[in-house]
Amino acid sequence: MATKPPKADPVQDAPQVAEPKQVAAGLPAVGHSLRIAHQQMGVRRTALTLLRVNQKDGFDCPGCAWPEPEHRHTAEFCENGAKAVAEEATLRRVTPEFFAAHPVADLAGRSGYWLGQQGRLTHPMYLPEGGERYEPVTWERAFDIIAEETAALASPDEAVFYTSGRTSNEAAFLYQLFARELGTNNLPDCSNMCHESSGSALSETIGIGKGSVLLEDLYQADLIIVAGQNPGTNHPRMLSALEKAKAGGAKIISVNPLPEAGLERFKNPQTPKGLAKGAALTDLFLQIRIGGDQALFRLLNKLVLDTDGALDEAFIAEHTHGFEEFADAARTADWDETLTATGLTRAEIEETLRMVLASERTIVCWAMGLTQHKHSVPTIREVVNFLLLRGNIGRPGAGVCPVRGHSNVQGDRTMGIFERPAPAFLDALEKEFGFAPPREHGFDVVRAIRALRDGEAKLFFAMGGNFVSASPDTEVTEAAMRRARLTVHVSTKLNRSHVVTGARALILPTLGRTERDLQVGPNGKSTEQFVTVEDSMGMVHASRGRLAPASAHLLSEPAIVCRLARRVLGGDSKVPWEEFEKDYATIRDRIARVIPGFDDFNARVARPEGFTLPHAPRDERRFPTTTGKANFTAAPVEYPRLPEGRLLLQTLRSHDQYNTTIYGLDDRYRGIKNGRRVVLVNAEDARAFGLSEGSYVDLVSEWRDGVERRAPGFRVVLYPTSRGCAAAYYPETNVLVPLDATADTSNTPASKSVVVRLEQSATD
Ligand SMILES: Nc1nc2c(c(=O)[nH]1)N[C@H]1C(S)=C(S)[C@@H](COP(=O)(O)OP(=O)(O)OC[C@H]3O[C@@H](n4cnc5c(=O)[nH]c(N)nc54)[C@H](O)[C@@H]3O)O[C@H]1N2
Ligand SMILES: Nc1nc2c(c(=O)[nH]1)N[C@H]1C(S)=C(S)[C@@H](COP(=O)(O)OP(=O)(O)OC[C@H]3O[C@@H](n4cnc5c(=O)[nH]c(N)nc54)[C@H](O)[C@@H]3O)O[C@H]1N2
Ligand SMILES: [Mo]
Repeated sequence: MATKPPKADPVQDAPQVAEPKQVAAGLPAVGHSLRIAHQQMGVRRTALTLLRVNQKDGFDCPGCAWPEPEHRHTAEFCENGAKAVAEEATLRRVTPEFFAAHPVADLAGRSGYWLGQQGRLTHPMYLPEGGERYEPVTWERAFDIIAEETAALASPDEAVFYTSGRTSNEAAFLYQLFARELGTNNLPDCSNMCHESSGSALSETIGIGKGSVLLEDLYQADLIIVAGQNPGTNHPRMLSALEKAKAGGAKIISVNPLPEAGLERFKNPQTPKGLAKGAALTDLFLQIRIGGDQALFRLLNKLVLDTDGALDEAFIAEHTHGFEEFADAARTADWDETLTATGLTRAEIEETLRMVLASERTIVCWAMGLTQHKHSVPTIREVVNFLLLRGNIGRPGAGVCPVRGHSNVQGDRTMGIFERPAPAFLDALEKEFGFAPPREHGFDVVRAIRALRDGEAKLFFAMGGNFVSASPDTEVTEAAMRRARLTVHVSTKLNRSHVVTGARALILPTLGRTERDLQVGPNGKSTEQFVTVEDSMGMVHASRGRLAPASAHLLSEPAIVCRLARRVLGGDSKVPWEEFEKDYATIRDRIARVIPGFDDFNARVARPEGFTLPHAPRDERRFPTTTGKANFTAAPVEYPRLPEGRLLLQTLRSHDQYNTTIYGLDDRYRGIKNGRRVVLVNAEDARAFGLSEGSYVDLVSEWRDGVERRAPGFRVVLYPTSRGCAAAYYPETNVLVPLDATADTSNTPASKSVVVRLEQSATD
């Protein structure tokens, strides 16, 4: 079948720049995604595969965690969902011959883009100590190696079990069960780098770390504030929901240092109207300074407090705690300080207030622009204060909407992937399985890196993801990983984490979402299995792969955990691993008994629409916090203060990437082509620094440890971002994010507020 061979590693990318686009999606977007899909999988497979995305008998899109609408279009996928599917369903293969031809040292010199472009992993591979190349290995031998290294640990807490957010509920439940039966809570996950700040802030204030709105609420809202999120690229299907909300009369405010295409104008490829003309989605664009959101919401809260009749006093009296203390703090909010922190004008904030007061039903949506700062947790708490003041939680058309990233990141957490599990969850595990799970908290991502760096952790196991590239402080993280005794990755595609290894390393290739999962059942017959996922709004449904697996040697993630657990834990295990591997319904029966909200799991997930998990604040205005009420909180206002001649750099996603997976070198909506080493800078800042469009600079990050972190050779792009702010792509800039620069409470790397100076590149 005609697919294009992968491109040679671009020696140096050569960015070209045009005017940024205002309109997102629409016909060009669909055409673009089909082109990428055709290159990876040919025309016939493209059509067959894409028709199955997010359909009731198909698989859950491995793209983002945005929910499926009730009435699905034939093609309920978006441009970037199509790219994610093509990336997985590609016909290119990484075989043992590939590894024989490419020593690890050679692979370590390639870009992440090149590695990912090579195709799907086909065989379990082993890098022996001192070896130069990965060699094919049997599954049995691979599990033996892990068992040897586990047995050699002084304590189970010297092992780290990372999860990325694509892992199904079934695999995640088994994985945490294995880690805990082994004896550790070292279960860091991508969420630690992502929405952990949302989870921390929401658990404390409303009693559950998840969003409180359903799609239906968006359609009923009067006002939707989208802060720190770029849905046109990262959650394209959200734009259809915003369009529908707008048609129902909602107003939309976007709060962002960048004007992002989808929020400006949107052409829905799935409606004839959308094809004809783009609808302006945003009614008011607040071009905020990076990190200014807490100050903005604090002042809005003061202004609401000062307005007669603006509060929902009955709600505050009946359902909340801490109002007086919060109100005292909020009343001290200062106009001048807020204007400095936000870079907004008084008129813009007054207009925002008018819209806020005119709305009876308000929703705030957010993503990484709010979660990846030092003061992210108090920022999100201030958003909660804002909603509580007018009773905007726990009624239709209102609430908090943290928009999740990975397609099952929320489900993984529900299944117990968490380094700080609740005692009630551990009690339930103990009761169901009859072993005593460890009670001490484990390592999150940042602590796991420190433990590896300091020799306190020796075995690193990853269920998916690309830990080395996704983590902060690349040089520190890579050095830490190289100190491990053994690194193991369960993966679909080659990535940098496979080539920056411990003394020994294993790559365990696995099935993706799109692939059929057959297991030999107790009756000896091959039976098709399905898995389940939970989306960003707490809806659980089945996902069934349809394609033939990329290779006959792949095991599913649940099968890998079951075999690993049997080998490592041996006859002592209290868990029926063999039964679980043969029939995933038996896993779901146990989930139903351990995790609240999953009663009758197998029966309810058999319904095409799946089911919605309970959410006390949303469903009954009940707030399971320590006070039994929704908590107002009163933290001091913080915002980043920049030394002279420095910029605040945010590290974000281009339109052609999925986290560390790079699909291509264009960022179409921002007008950037053929290159990723670009830094977006406000024209006036550039002028002040003597830089012009097309200059080449090194980004040098400054942190209190005095270590100079440098990312060389970035082309300056003059771009309408807020003054004092800059933007460049992740993961190329992760080298600049200090390991210790994290959010208070959530410990999430502060990858959206890195203080940098720009130096003329030596090569310029
Ligand atoms: N195609 C595609 N889809 C994806 C992903 C992908 O890489 N590609 N990743 C998935 C994952 S894991 C996640 S977590 C989500 C990420 O989804 P997003 O959070 O939308 O991703 P980012 O590119 O990090 O964009 C952050 C946005 O916040 C803005 N921002 C930065 N700092 C601030 C600030 O201080 N205040 C405000 N108000 N705004 C700010 C930026 O300008 C940008 O618009 O997307 C998911 N979906
Ligand atoms: N500087 C900076 N750093 C960031 C961020 C940022 O905005 N700025 N964002 C953070 C965020 S929000 C996140 S979520 C993390 C992402 O961190 P990760 O989730 O660790 O990274 P990904 O790039 O999503 O992982 C991609 C790899 O997952 C594997 N994979 C894909 N599908 C499957 C599957 O079905 N099963 C298995 N087993 N493996 C699979 C493939 O081998 C692929 O190479 O990065 C974080 N890092
Ligand atoms: Mo994420």
